[in-house]
Amino acid sequence: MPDGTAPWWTSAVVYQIYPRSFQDSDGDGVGDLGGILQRLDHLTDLGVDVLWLSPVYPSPQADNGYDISDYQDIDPLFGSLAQLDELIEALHARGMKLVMDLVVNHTSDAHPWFLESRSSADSPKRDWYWWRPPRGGMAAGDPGAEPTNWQSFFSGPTWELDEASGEYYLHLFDRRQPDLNWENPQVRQAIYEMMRWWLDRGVDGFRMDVINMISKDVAEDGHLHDGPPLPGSSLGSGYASFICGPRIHEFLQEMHREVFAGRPEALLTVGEMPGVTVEQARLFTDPARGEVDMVFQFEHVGLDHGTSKWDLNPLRMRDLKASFGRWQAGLAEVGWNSLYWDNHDQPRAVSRFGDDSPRYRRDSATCLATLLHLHRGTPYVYQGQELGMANYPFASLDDFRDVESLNHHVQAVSAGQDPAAVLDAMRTMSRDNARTPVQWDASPHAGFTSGEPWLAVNPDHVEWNAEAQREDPTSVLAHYRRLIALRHQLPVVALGDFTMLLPEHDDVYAFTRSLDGETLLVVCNVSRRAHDLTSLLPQAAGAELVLGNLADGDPGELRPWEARVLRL
Ligand code: TEU
Repeated sequence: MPDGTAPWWTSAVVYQIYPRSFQDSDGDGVGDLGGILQRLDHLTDLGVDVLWLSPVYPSPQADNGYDISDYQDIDPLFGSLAQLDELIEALHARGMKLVMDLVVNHTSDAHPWFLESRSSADSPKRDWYWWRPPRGGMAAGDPGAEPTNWQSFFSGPTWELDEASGEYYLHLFDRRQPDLNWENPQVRQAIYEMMRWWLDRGVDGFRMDVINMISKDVAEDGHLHDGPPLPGSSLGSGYASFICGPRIHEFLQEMHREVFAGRPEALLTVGEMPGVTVEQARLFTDPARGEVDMVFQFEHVGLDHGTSKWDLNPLRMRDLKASFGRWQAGLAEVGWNSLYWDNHDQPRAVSRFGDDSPRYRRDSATCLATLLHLHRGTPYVYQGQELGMANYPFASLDDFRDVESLNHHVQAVSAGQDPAAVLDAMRTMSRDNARTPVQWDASPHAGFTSGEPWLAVNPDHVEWNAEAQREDPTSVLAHYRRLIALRHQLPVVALGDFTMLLPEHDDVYAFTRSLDGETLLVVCNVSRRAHDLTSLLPQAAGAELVLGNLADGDPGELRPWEARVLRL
């Protein structure tokens, strides 16, 4: 990708808003579009280029909007279509773009398509979803009678029995999120039409929810295959049947032709792809193939998982280096990476990979940010990450709201696990950690709402909030501002070649970026131990400091959680 021909998003930074937790404008305790419109200065001040908005469509909110009952409207909880138009206009006026969440692997069970599909086995929309009779010879509702043994992402089987017809429908996520049948061309056309409608309205692209799961491996006779059994469970893994299924590239190429091709606007498409490999990602993001611009891969946020996300191990630095290193190399010539630590599904990175003790919270938040933002790819900042927001001190089950956590608790406890241990795992890994309201100031509900917040504000907001950081040049916020500006200023940050250094070192993450004779050396000490930089990386001696996260110190020493970007 020679300089000058690179797409606009190679030097862009995206900011993700999870609307129910960003800013409330009407006092109902839930964030909304009115709130986002009030806070646009925060985005301008950060300098981000794109806003990715998690779902604001009409929804029963079983999965906080990832269960959509109408793709072409706004839920009154969040505002109105008129406000969405206003947001598009306001962002464009500020030189920013709006990327909407596209959730088309499944709908809500309250979507009119599903209501019609469910209404009878002869419905013209029956085939829009995955309906199957019980497993051969078994009666509907019998234990194990589900058509396949797949385990849902949100616990239990992926099949829900519909008593009326005696058939099951497929849901990879919650039972209130039935999977659409992409084998049916009518389904695909209805989705493409909806996408064109949003682009015509002025939105600048889509973040595509679990888009690598839309193609299921189905035999010609309609049979779906059991997967390998999961340890300690009567269920199996269906991954081989729906992660990057047989027609996934065909579907994405068709979508590209029908929706994006030939549009003059500068758009952005990013596919969320759990389980994607780097080889597949290269195909998905090869511009010549016309699929998507970049993908969210999950390898680095799975490195600390044990048998499941609820079984957490410490992250080993050499594993992270090996993983990021392979992704950087794998997409160096063809394709493009997206870069993230945090999003609405992950616990807060400063608590998980950093050190959220009072002494090191700021330093580790800025160190992790530097590490990520200096890689090659498009960085994503999740709301509150730029403030160093940390995990929530959950005390009891009542503190949780997330369907994944609550389903898991029910299943794990009924399977005989120790409730205290289950709660402990939820405390570290629950998605609710990411979903507490943004901390704007030190007032009782952190400036998020005048009412009762839907999920409690983290008590640490009295110290950790935007107002306290805005004018402070040493704040996490100020550091993010500098990182974002650096990507805009230096082509080497956007496009430079990546070379990993010290792959075996436990504490120091180091790499170079090079472009047209300019080389940056990035060194990050991801530990509480100081290290002698000059003996580790002699080339650092005398190099010019482009950006660092700590006050000036001995250039030969790398202090705990220190990050430096040096020009060689
Ligand atoms: O998430 C997809 C996904 O597989 C995981 O991130 C999942 O949410 C879970 O955290 C695994 O432990 C997407 C959305 O980002 C998520 O919010 C939705 O709940 C999910 O799809 C269903 O739409």
